[in-house]
Amino acid sequence: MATLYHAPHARSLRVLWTLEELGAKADVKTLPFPPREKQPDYLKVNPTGAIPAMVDGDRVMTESLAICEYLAAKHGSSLLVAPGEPERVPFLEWLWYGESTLMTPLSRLGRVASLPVKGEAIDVVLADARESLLVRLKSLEQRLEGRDFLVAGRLTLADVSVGYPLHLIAVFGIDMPLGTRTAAYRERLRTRPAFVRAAAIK
Ligand SMILES: N[C@@H](CCC(=O)N[C@@H](CS)C(=O)NCC(=O)O)C(=O)O
Repeated sequence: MATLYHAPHARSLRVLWTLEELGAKADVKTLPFPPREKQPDYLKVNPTGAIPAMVDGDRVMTESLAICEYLAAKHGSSLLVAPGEPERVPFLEWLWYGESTLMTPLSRLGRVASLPVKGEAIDVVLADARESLLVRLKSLEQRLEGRDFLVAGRLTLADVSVGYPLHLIAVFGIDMPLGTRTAAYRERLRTRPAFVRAAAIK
């Protein structure tokens, strides 16, 4: 059985959610966050200290979406939109939108706000990250017009990818107005039994 290194609210939640949607199991090791400081022996598994990591036999993977893709492919799951399916290209776009486009300003907001410094320069960086995230969420709101899921009319890893930053905004009570379609979409994702089970894993 694969081992998944997890920390509460970290991107390992995407992997746990995927596992639950697949009906698959992993041996979950929950680490104190950030493990780089609180559990340095984890650096032997992932030298960057970032969560998640998954060890499956002699494979070590440290990118949440790569792990999700690997697991979905292993189980022949419809969470993937395969090459040749009509919505393959928007699938790839939205799969990456969740990490590259939404998580970049959201991570900046979280990290900069947690620095032990204050001042005008910090406020400028925070305001810029917030503005960037707001603009990027508008594209999501447009995409959701007439759609329950981002692509292919079904839950895919694109939703797992994008659903994670939307979940973080809720969990950390980040003051970030969501459009009505985005708010309903987030609710739809977060009330899925598989998501609820995954989020309950501590
Ligand atoms: N692109 C990576 C990012 C991993 C990442 O940055 N994880 C965060 C938690 S969500 C982390 O561990 N940060 C603490 C650190 O880097 O020490 C992924 O999707 O897995």
